[in-house]
Amino acid sequence: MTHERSAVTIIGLGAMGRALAGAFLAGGHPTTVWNRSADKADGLVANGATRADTVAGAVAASPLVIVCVVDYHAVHEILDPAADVLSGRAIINLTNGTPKQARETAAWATELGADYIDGGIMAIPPTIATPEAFLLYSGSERAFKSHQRQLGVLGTGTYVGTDPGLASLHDLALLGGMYGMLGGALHALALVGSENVQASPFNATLLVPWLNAMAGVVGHLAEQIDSGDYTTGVVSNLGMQATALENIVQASEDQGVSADLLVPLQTLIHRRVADGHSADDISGLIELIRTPTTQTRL
Ligand code: FVH
Repeated sequence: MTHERSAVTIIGLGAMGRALAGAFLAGGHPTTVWNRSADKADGLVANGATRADTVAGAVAASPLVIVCVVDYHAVHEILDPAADVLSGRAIINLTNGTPKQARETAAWATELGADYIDGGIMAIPPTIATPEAFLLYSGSERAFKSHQRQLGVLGTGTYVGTDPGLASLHDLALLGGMYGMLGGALHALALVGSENVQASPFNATLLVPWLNAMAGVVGHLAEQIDSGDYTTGVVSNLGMQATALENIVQASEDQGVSADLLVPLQTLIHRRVADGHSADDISGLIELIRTPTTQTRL
């Protein structure tokens, strides 16, 4: 007996959209694709996808419509003219954006009669459809449940709640953690590089093992944050860490390397120590992060 796979439409065929469409095709799902620059569909069409000539045609082709483009302005540029065909469709927007954008887009789509899910992709294009990939979803629970199996071809799906902004909140929190790590790693490579230490061997033998070991510390910090007690089981007190940060910043300057990525952290540590918390763990910085006194942004 053959089981028919349900149809899916992918709108947006950048690196990620092509990976998503490729995964559905490999999973045997009839896949319709649309992209502003139509030639990006050529490879997928050669592999069995159907190219839609219009956005409305793409939406009409499948009960499940996945949108994955550069930002929410593009989402609306694409979908607004097709507003009258969205009713009855499940729209899953995997475009990176803010919780506010997700909630506004959910309200707009729901008003038009669509089921809306917002999502975050915790993967890069080559890892889509591998065990490494996981995706976050929030919004219409009914739509998530009815398409959950089909979405499984992309990676492990985690539904984080009915509030459509929650997937984006989780996504951006995870990306923030990632960028903190990447920024720290780049600074480390620049610092050793100032004495001509090669990046790759330093990374493989020292940096990655060190970062893996330190990732284990986050669990302890999370427990302190949940309890609100930043004094339990402290093995590296903040006063000691303030000195270490001072040495990193000073050494960077001495070596002709920018310490710009680390100075904001050093500033928070100084404030916390000045507030009398030098014996606490670094987890206590969350009190300052939760109540920012200045907003610096581009
Ligand atoms: N690639 C990655 O590593 C990350 C992994 C996690 C999730 N992100 C998010 O996925 C969204 C798409 O990212 P992408 O990698 O596919 O991005 P690009 O390859 O740059 O493709 C951009 C697509 O957006 C289309 N587009 C841009 N502006 C417009 C517009 N005004 N109207 C219609 N479409 C537009 C673009 O079309 P074209 O230039 O080919 O015609 C591409 O389809 C993104 O939110 C990531 O944060 C990826």
